[in-house]
Amino acid sequence: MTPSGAPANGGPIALHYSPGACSFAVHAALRQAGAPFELARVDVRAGDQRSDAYRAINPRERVPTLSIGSERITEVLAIALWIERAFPDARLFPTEAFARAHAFEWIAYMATTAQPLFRAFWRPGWFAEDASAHAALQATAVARLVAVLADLERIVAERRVLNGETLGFADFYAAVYLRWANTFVEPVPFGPTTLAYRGRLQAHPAVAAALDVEGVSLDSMKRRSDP
Ligand SMILES: N[C@@H](CCC(=O)N[C@@H](CS)C(=O)NCC(=O)O)C(=O)O
Repeated sequence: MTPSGAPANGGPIALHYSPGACSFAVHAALRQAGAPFELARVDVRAGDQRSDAYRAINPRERVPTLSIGSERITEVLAIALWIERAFPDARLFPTEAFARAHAFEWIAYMATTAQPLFRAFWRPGWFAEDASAHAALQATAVARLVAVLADLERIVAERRVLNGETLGFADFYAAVYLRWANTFVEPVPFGPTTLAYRGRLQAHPAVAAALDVEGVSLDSMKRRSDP
């Protein structure tokens, strides 16, 4: 291991990301870890994920991908586990067994429940080619996402953070969904606890730096570069 904790033979680290996408959690984690890394922009809004160049990196056409030398890791959770091992001082996850399990519980819940619901809302055609089914799919996705937000409000009220005692990877990942929630119903049904939690996330140094570099904020889906 190098003094920073990075594997000596790993090679340079590059995060393939899109502004404000789920790759944001990985971006904040790399900053929290003090990892030396480069950002490679793959703008999913512009369709860059479908380019031949990116398909050669990740044939699933998704971000994030983390390159470490010639090695590639995809899937937010798998990447987080690699960063944790490579940079153990970053404390991305709790060490206490139950707190750790609960942090992973929330990451899994967001990845397997919230993420596909946003996909159904934004791209119903992914789930049903029949366009006449899209409005119903979107309405169901919104109703279920409102329930996810209520669940988040409850759990943050109970525990203050998702990641044990201090903001960590599970919370960085929740930041992505809090941002996305700005799109699906007006006004966004955030409770007071969630709003305070979002404020703490925005003020976290690694989150704030990643938001700034990506040109996004947690209280809007707009990018700084948007007209
Ligand atoms: N299960 C994957 C989901 C990755 C994913 O869906 N990424 C989105 C951005 S948040 C993406 O790249 N979408 C582009 C597309 O589907 O065309 C993970 O957790 O990393």
